Formats: sequence, structure tokens, C-alpha cells
Amino acid sequence: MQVKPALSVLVAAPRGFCAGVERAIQIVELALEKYGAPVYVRHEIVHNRFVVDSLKAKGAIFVKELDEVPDGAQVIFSAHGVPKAIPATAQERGLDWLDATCPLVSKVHRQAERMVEQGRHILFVGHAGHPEVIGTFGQVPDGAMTLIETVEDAEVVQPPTEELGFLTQTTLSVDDTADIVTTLQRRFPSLVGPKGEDICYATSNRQTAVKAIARRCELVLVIGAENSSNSQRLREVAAREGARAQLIQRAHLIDWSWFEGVSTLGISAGASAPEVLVQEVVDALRERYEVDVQEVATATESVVFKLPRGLAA
Ligand code: 2E6
Ligand code: F3S
Repeated sequence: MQVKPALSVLVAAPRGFCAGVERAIQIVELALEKYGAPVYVRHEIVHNRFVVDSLKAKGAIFVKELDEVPDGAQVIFSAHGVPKAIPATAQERGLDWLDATCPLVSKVHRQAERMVEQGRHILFVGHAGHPEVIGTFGQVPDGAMTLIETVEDAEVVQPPTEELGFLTQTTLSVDDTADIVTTLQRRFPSLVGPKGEDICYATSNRQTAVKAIARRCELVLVIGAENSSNSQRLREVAAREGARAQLIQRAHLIDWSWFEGVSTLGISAGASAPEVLVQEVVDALRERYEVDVQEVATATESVVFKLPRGLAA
């Protein structure tokens, strides 16, 4: 029998599902139980194909826009949040809707409204086109918010007033955001905003954890989807620590040529990636290597969010 080569595997903790993702998936599952299939979901409930396919198998129908939802149907808004116009349109159409927006995204929505009430223009740090950014822009009137994506944007932005606030997307790079916010604060000393930024606990804990393993690894695999902002940030953080880093959705997408010269591999998973997919990767590794798995924990998490009224037990 051929002897398998040795591979040391460091698994980051925390990784994978956050409280907002757990809640969003539970909302779809409970709605299916309560109302029966089909239940419509506007946008991927969270950015993970495996999660979406599992819910489809239980009777969820995923649509891009509300006009694809038939009259009288039950519709759920994804964890990333929606512009105010979406529930308003659902209401007008008499649709029954549930909101799976993560409470930490909703908190940013309320901060945005408050800043506008105070007469402030908002500098919003985030990534263009992301559904969370579209949802947060949709909380305030057109022109009340300017998107800042980079330090360069922060250096050149010319806001319409000196009464300014800043807010951020929840899934940004902690380090890049600190640079952007510092630049904004230097240019606009009276800028008001959250303490630090609005990056959520799960995003920042996962970045700290992947940093801790990446500096000890030649290669880091992040389990997550291409369209998952927090997963993309984990891959970037690992790469900045000097490891080669790859984002993969499933074990069969591993390219084994990545493993040339690798004696220590790191694994993490985005907030929308289920643990079963991490175990699938570890199982695939065991088929080729004599694997020594060690979990490296930099924090523990105990956050749980309440379900919407009407669905809670
Ligand atoms: C809602 C808000 C934040 O792309 P992104 O990282 O935002 O989203 P997912 O679905 O990959 O992660 C969970 C999530 C939902 N994060
Ligand atoms: Fe919410 Fe953060 Fe997860 S904003 S959905 S707790 S990644």
C-alpha cells in the first residue's frame, strides 16, 4: 500500500455560519412549515449555492425581483436587506412578506435614517452593486448618500455639505476600512459615525481567525461563494498574510496542483458556508494525505438573534 504524504491542517475558529445566517435560513424553513410550499425568496437568502439548493429542495422558490412573485404568495427578503421600496411594493400588492434582513444590517439602516433626519449627508463605505449596499442606499432619499469604495475615493470626495456622517457595509475588510475611515476623519474632522465602523462581529472575528492561521500556512482554502463579500475578504486577508489563498464552494473544486510544496494548509469558511462543506473538504484531504487536523480558536461566539414575531416558537 502506498504511504500517503503528511499534511498538517489548521482550521480557523470562528468560521462559517454567523447568527444572522442561522436566523435567515431558519426563517425560510419555519415559513415553509407554517405556510407550506412554495414560499418565495427574493435574492439568495444567503450567498451560498448549497444552502439555496437545500431550501429549493424543501419548496422555496428563489426570484430576483418581486414581480416574479405571484399574487397572494408568501415572500421572504434575504439577509442582506432591501431598499424601503421593496416592502412598500409588497404591501401595495397585498403580498405576505417576512424580512430575513440580519438585525446588524437593519441597525445600519436605522442609523442612516437618523443621520438624514439630522440633516447630514452620508459617506457610505462599501462595495458598489452589493445587495446590502443597494438596500442601505434605499433607506434614504436619492442623493443623501455617497459611496466610498477606496482610500482614493475618500481622498477626493466632495460632499454637498459639511454636516457629514459615515456608515459602512457589515462585511468589509477591517484593515482597509480603518484606512478609509481615517482618511475621511482627517479630511472632515466633524464627521460623525459609529464607534469604529459597522463591520459585524462575525466578519471581524473570522478575519482575525484566518489571519492567525494564514501566517503559519503555505496555502489557505476559504469555503465560500464568489458573490459572498465576507468570504472574499477572508481570502484577501489570508493572502495578505503571505499564504496562497483560494476561495472554493465545494471539495470537488480543489485543484490539487495548489498543494505543491504545501506542508501546512489552513481552512476557513465564510459566514454563509455550512460546516458540512468544511468537513467535505477535510474528507477529501484525508483521501490523499495523512492529515493532522488542529483547530486554532481566536474567539468564541454566542450571538443569537430573535426570530420575527409570528414565527418565533
Ligand atoms: C447579510 C449581511 C452580511 O456577501 P455577504 O458577505 O454580504 O453575504 P453572505 O450571504 O455571504 O454572508 C452573510 C451575510 C448576510 N452577511
Ligand atoms: Fe449579519 Fe454579520 Fe452575519 S451582518 S448576517 S452577522 S456576517
